[in-house]
Amino acid sequence: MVPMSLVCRTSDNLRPFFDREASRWEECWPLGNGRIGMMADGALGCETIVLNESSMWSGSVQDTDNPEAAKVLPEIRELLFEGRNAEAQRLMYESFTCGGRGSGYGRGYEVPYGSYQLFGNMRISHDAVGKAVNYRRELDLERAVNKVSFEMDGVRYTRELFTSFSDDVAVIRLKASKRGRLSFSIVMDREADIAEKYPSRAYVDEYGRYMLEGALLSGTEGPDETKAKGLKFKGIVDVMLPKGGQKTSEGPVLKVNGAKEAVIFISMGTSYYSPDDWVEITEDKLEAVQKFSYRKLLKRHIKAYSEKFGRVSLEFGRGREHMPVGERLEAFDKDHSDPSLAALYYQYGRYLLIGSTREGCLPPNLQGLWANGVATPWNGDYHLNINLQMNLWPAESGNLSELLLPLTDWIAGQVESGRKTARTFYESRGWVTHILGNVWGFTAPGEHPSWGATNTSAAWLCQHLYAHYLYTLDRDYLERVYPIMKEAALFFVDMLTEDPRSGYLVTAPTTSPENAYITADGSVCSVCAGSTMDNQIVRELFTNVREAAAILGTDEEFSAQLGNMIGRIKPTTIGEDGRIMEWLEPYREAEPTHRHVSHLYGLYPGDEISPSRTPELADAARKTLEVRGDLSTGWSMAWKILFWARLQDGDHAYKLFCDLLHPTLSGGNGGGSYPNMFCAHPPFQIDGNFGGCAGIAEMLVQGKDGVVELLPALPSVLKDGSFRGLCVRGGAELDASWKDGRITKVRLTAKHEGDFMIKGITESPVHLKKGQSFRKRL
Ligand code: FUC
Repeated sequence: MVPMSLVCRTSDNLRPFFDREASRWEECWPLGNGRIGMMADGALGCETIVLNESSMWSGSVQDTDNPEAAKVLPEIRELLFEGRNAEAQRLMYESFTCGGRGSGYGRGYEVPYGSYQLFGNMRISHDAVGKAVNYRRELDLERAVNKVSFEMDGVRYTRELFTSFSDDVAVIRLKASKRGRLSFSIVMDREADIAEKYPSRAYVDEYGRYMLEGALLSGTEGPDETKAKGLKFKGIVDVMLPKGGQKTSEGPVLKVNGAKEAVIFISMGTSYYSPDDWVEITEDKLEAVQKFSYRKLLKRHIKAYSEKFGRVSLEFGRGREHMPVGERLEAFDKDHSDPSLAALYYQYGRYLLIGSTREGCLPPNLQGLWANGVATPWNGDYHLNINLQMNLWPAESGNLSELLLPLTDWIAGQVESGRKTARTFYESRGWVTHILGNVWGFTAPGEHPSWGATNTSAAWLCQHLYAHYLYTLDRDYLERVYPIMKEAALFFVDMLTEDPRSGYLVTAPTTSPENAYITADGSVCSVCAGSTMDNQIVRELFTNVREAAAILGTDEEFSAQLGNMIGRIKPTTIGEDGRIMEWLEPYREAEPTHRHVSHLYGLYPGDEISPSRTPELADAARKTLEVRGDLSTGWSMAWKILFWARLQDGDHAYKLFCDLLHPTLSGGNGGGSYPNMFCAHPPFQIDGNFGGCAGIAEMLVQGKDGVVELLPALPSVLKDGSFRGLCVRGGAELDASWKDGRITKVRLTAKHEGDFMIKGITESPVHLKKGQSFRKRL
């Protein structure tokens, strides 16, 4: 008989683990409640716990206008239309950039743009020393709890950590199996706040509570100023000793001696949301949790969290769930056969999304909300030419629709500044934003036009607003976001210019993110007119605004105007080489395997290219992908999973999934994954986690215009499986099981009254009332 300990329960797959301490941050398990986060290294001696709070942004609101830009705009356009692209680019480099210093070329913490950064580090030095056995450090995805356990010197130690979903405080419980054997000290610090000029303050107050407080740079401090003028922050730590022990302090060190159990609460706040009473709010949260026992607090947290996480389940049969995750990824890299790993990766993506954004707070940034330094790569900001959008890709299909609301608020928050940018840079109405986004309303072009000139980001963001409506059919929401969509369209009504050569309406100047082409005279150029991605995005935006206007019964004239303009935008075109053209003209790409595949926007996330509706374009998209190649940065490979899934080639989609899971620390040719399954651009960038997660859902369900397709791109290795709770446009939830690639059971539940069709399963539309289900066994 197999011993019980070797029998894997299903949920073992949702408890990935390490059997040792983390030797780097990317081996720690991330915890997050959508606003606060922590990552503990589980060290035996001095444990580091990196703390996060998602509004922890340096920088400040700034004037980014550049009045010169609008003056040279007509000349830039003229040069582009005369085919003098290199000259247009030169002029653009000189003058069509943001006022100020933009994102500081990634050193945003030095300028008003700012940088998302860590909240602080908690260091817990444990007195117990010796050899540890049976060490396990796991993440329970079903409960959002990180648990460390080991035995040392005849004592069993356990550490449980969670960021409470119900009570918004981080909680750490340390426990020893024997009385008096738990002794440790706590200190807190931040990475020396830029040149140690503006240090934070760490101290123990008169009530024995540990405090970490300070201010971040606004980016406007003069060279002699000693006070940082940006956002203020405060962390308050209280330690409870329910089973004896003493708590003392000496300077900025809090010491616990001779305890059996300690519960540490950490309340974190910044002045971002409520500048007047944020300290009170932070203190109140700490006070509020103290009335609960640890057990009760944990229970409240699990209930609040699992209501979201538990909406979807996914199984692909057994794999190597008994293996520590680092080894598991290495083994998978060799044989690509561990079906349950794809299910784990999918659920980990949903976990990370739930952990990094929540209603009333910010959307997930380039690192979700997890950052371990001040100089976060790319400022840990909201990059808008793929990255922020990709972060939200799993939300709707993954039954986490409300997680679109923080993004909605953030988008709404850009409109006012985006109007000013539209006016001053393009003399256009409406609103626009470019590639860079922060929490201070930065909407201007970036400091370098080769990447900073993309101006369809607002339009792309609006796709999420309309998609949220299509999934939820929430008319009030549509009414709320329609003006944002309409004004994004209005910008293009004014900004699109007729290219005198072809008669097409084009965006000019623009780029095809962030690729370059070679002109006839051999110059390498990024700046162009009417890139294919722009055409696809603008066409989609106009179409969505027209649909939304019709649903809301408004703006007939404007709608008609958009309708006329759509016909004058260049359609997606196949070049002589059989690929989708990336630019208006048949330029040669400077980097044929460039990570961005922007001209396939129409394949995903857009849907103007499809094997059934536009088979020729789908073929050309396939060729485009073949030339672009598979290996690339993390997010690029994740995007390609979705492309191949949309092309209904499940095996190629799975191949990209395997590439995405490649252990990046063992070398290779680009991105992959870290041992904690964080996606590696490299460095860590969370978009690939979300893109990969959405990609797995896209293999299983696709839907458009009321027709659902089940298993449209099922990889052959995932031939047996089941899921529950995936969502499709039109307001339906689906459950399905399959064996040997054939569906055995399906259930569709209507979230709204409507007609539903499942390709190959229902012969005609099935009318369902809200809450009603259609079921079939096959
Ligand atoms: C885009 C990408 C880069 C990187 C950055 C954060 O600009 O081109 O690869 O992911 O965002």
